[in-house]
Amino acid sequence: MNLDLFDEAASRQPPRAEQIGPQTVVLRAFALPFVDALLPPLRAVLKAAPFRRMTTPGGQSMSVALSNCGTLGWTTDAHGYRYTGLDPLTGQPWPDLPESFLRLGAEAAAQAGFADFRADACLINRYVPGARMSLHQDRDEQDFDAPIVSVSLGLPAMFQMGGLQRSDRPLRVPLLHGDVLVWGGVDRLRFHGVLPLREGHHPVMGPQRINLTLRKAG
Ligand code: MD3
Ligand code: FE
Repeated sequence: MNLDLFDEAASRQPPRAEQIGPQTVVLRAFALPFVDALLPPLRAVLKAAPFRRMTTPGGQSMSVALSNCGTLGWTTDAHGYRYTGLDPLTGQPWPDLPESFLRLGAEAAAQAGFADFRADACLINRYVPGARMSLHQDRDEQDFDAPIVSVSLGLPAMFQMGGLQRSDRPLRVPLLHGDVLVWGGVDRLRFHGVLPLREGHHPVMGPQRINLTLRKAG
C-alpha cells in the first residue's frame, strides 16, 4: 500500500462548492485554512466590543448575542434596525475589521463569482444551544449589489434558505465549522434563518457557534 497517497487522500479534501441558489454558493471548509488567523483578532474585537443580546423593535430579546467590527455595525433596539458608527454599549467606534477577515471575505466572494468585494462591516453572531434566528431578510445595507459572505465557526447549524416571499418553503442546509456561504445578486433579498442550535461541544470553539457575516453596509 502507498502510505503517502493514502495520507494525502485522507487529509486533503478537494474544494467543494455547492450552488444552492442562482447566486448562492456554499464553499465547504473554505475557511479552515484561515481559522488560526481569524481567532486572535476575533478575541481582540470581542474584548473591545463584547457580545450582548439586543431587543427587537417588537420588544423581543434576541436569543443570538452579537457584536460588530468595521466602520459600521448592525444594531437593533426599540426604535428599529440600523447600522451605526458607534457601539451603543461603549459609545466608542466599533473595532477595526481585521485584515484576515477582509482577506477571507474577498477570496470567498471571488471564488463565488463576485469580484472586488471589500467589506466595511462584520456582524458577529453567537449561538449557544437553543439560540435561533427566525426567517428574515437583510435589508439594512445601502447597496444590495454587493454580496454577503457568511463564515460558520464551531457547532453545526441548520440554515434555512427561503425565497423572496416569507411564505416560500425554505430549503434546509447544514452549515459546519469552516463552511462559507456567499450570496448576492438575485438571491440577495431571500428570506433566511437558523434553526435552534443543538447541544454540543466543538473541539476548537467549545459549546457555541459563531457566525461572521461580512457586508458592505455603507
Ligand atoms: C440570505 N445570520 O446575521 S448567515 C444575519 O448564521 C444572519 O448567523 C445567520 O442571517 C447566521 O443576518 C445566517 C446569513 C445568510 C446565509 C445565506 C443566505 C443569509 C442569506 C442566503 C440567501 C439570503
Ligand atoms: Fe440575515
